[in-house]
Amino acid sequence: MSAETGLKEVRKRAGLGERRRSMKAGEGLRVCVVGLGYIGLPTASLLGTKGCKVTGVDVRQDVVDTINQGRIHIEEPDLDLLVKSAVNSGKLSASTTPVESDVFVLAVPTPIQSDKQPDVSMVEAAARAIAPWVRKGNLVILESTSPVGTTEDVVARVLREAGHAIGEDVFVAYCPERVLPGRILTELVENDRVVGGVDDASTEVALEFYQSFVRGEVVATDSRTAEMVKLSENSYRDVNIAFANELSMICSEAGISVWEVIRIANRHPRVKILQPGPGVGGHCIAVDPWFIVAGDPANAKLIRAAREVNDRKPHWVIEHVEECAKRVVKPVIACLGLSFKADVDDLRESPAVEIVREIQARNVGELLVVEPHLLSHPDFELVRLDEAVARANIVLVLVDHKQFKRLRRDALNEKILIDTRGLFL
Ligand code: SAJ
Repeated sequence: MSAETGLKEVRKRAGLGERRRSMKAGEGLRVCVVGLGYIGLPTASLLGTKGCKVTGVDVRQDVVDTINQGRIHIEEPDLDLLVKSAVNSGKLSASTTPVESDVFVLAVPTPIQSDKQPDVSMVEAAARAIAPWVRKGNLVILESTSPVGTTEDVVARVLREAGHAIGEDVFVAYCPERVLPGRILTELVENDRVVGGVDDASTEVALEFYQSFVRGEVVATDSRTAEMVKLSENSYRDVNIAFANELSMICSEAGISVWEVIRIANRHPRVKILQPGPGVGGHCIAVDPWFIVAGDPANAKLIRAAREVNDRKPHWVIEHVEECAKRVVKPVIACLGLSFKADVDDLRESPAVEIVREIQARNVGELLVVEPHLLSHPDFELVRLDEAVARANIVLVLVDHKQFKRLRRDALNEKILIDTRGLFL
C-alpha cells in the first residue's frame, strides 16, 4: 500500500469528515473527565469555558458537591475563577457516575505500591466505569502518567472486552499531562503535547481534539512511545536534581558552598545544574521514574540510583539538624515550610513533612512549624513565621515559599541557619 493510500485508509477508519462527528472542543462537544484532581479539574473547567458540555466524574462525593457549588478542593492560581465560570454557565457539572459523551478523558491517580511497583488499578476501574457509556465514534484518552503499555493493555483491553472495536468504532489514545503545579492553567494551553493512539486512526482523532484547544504544538506518535516520553521527562528531571543533591552533600563535607559552586559552574555555556533541596517530593517526579525501573530493572541503573540519592537526602538533612541541635542547650527549631515545593499547598510525598515528622519523633527539640499555605495540619500546630523565627535558635528552611523570601535577614542573626533551599545564602 502506498503512503498516500495508507493515510487515506487511516483517515477513513478515523471517520474524518464522514460518519464521525468533529472532535473539536467547542459548542456541542460532550466531554466526560474522570478524576477531578490537579489535572482533571483544570482540564474539565478549561473545556467548559471553550463551550464543551463537560461532566466531571469523581468517586468522592465531597469533591463532586464542592465543584457543583462552583468551588474547588485544591489550591491552584485562578482555578477557582475558571471553575466558577464553567459551573455558573452550565457547561461543567460534577457527578459520581459517567454519562454518554463524545470524548472521555481519564485523569486518575497511578501511584506506586510499597514495593515500588506501579498501581494502575484506578485506570482499570475508570475504564470499567466508562465502558457502559462508550458509544460508536467516541474517543477515549488516558492522561494519567502510566507504565508503558497501559493504554493498550488496560484501557483498550477493557473496552474491547466490553465489545468495542478499537480503531474502528472507538478510538483510544494516550496524551500525558505536562503541567507544572502552580502554573497549570497557563501550561495546559501553552505547552506542546504528545498524542499517541493505540492505532493510527486513534492518533488522528485524538490529534484533532487536542489541536482544537492547545496553542502549543501537538506531536503525534504511538501510545507506547507517548507513555515513555512522559516517564522520560520526569526521570530526566529526577536524575538532574539527584546530581545537585549529591553535589550538595559532597560540598557540605568539603566545607564549600554548593550554591556558589552551581552559580559559577552554570556560567559555562553547556552546564545547567539544577538546585539542591531537602529531597524530591510531589506525586510525579518522586514516583514516575520507578515505572521505568519496574519495567526494566536490569537496565535502569542510573534512574534507580537517582531515586535513591533523592530519597536519601531527607535523612541527611535530619542528621544535620540533630548535629546542630547538640550545639545549643535547649533547641527550638523553626521549620519553614511543609509543602513539596514553593508556593503550593500540596503535601504529597513532601520531603519537608518527612523531615519534620522524623525530628519530632527523635525528640530533637521544640518544633515551631510554619506553613503559610495551610490553615491547619492534623499532626503539627502551625505557628506564624515571625513568631517562629523570633522564638527559635535554629531555623530550618525546607521550602522556598515567597513569604519566606521576604523575611528580614537580621531576624536570623545569632541563630543557626540550616537552609536546604539556599534561600538566605
Ligand atoms: N526540585 C529541586 N530542585 C530543582 C527543581 C525541583 O529540588 O531544581 C524539587 C522540588 O522542590 C519538588 C520536586 O523537585 O520537591 C518536583 O518539583 P518540580 O517543580 O520539578 O516538578 P513537579 O513535580 O511539580 O512537576 C513535574 C514537571 N515535570 C518536569 O518538569 C519534567 C511537570 O511538567 C509535570 O507535568 C509534572 O511533574 C507531572 O505531573 O508529571
